[in-house]
Amino acid sequence: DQHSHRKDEHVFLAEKFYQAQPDNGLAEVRLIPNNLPEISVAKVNLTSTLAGKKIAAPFFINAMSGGSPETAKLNQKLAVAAAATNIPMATGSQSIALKFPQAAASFKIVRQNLPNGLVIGNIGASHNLADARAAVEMLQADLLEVHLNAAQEIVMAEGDRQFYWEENLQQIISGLSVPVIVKEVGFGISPATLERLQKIGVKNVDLSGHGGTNFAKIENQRRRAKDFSLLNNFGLTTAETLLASQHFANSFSFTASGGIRDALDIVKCLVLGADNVGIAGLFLHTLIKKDVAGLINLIEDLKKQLKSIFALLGCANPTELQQVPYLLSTDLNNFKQQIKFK
Ligand code: FMN
Repeated sequence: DQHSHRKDEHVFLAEKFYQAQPDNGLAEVRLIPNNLPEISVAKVNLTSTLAGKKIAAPFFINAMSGGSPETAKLNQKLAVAAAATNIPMATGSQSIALKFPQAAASFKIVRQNLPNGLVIGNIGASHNLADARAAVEMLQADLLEVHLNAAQEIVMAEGDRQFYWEENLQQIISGLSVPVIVKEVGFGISPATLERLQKIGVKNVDLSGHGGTNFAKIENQRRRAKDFSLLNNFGLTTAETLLASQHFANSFSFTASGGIRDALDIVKCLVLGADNVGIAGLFLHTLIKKDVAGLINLIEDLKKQLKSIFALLGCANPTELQQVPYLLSTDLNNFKQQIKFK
């Protein structure tokens, strides 16, 4: 049907538009060397937290897949890689399975292959508390991501045209039995939005900035006829979302995401204040090109390189990274001066 076809098109187009060099702004952040690190690589501890849960390394597989036979296979492979490397994994939006129960198997396959790991469910903010509970139940999820994706819906030909989400979010936050992560899908959460999320009790935010997977481009390509490419560069970059969120450092635990490509990107996100990093496009690309073994290798390489870079900077853990000094490009510094918090 139309819904499962959409999931397959998202995967196909995300891979078609995949760029090795992302546009996430992190190249405009430079870390300043520490020439007397006084540490050994073996002493580095990568342990961090994700929405209050302890995680062995500061990154995870972000929401992508489920809802069709093809994306069930992807979910199965992603979950096998997550289990082998002990990192958490989010499924794609479970909306389709709430509407059509026969689609639930394509999500449950994640829990079956990741029985003891952290599994993160995913729904949109048009869903109410009952739906959120059903999504968690479906996966025995440890956490639930709720996505705010107005820009994606607007470009999507068959997308939603009304966006009354705050009430749902409030109910889900106060009523759900597992922690909630509020996220974007690659357009970046703004500081004025953070201010409102704080008021309704949200504690965990995935900033999901512009610069990696681009749902304006993906949905525009799916429209075929009527071009709506004018939003292709809409949103805040990953670097910008991190800088803008520093004002709220005491109110939230932040996930950074959007175009993360290597261990240095992860380190820069942690330096800028994130507790962990979500990765979607890079892992999908690696799975498609190099299958599960290649993805497992990449994840293990990321962990090793993280330890090397932590040591280079004289940092024994992610918390110490937040003291690393850095420089911003003129443009990013200008952004930081102009951005408002309300
Ligand atoms: N985010 C969601 O919250 N729900 C989804 O269902 C969802 N589907 C996605 C499908 C694909 C194929 C990809 C690549 C991403 C999807 N995302 C979804 C967005 C990612 O979770 C992430 O926020 C975004 O892609 C930015 O990260 P990236 O640049 O590492 O891909």
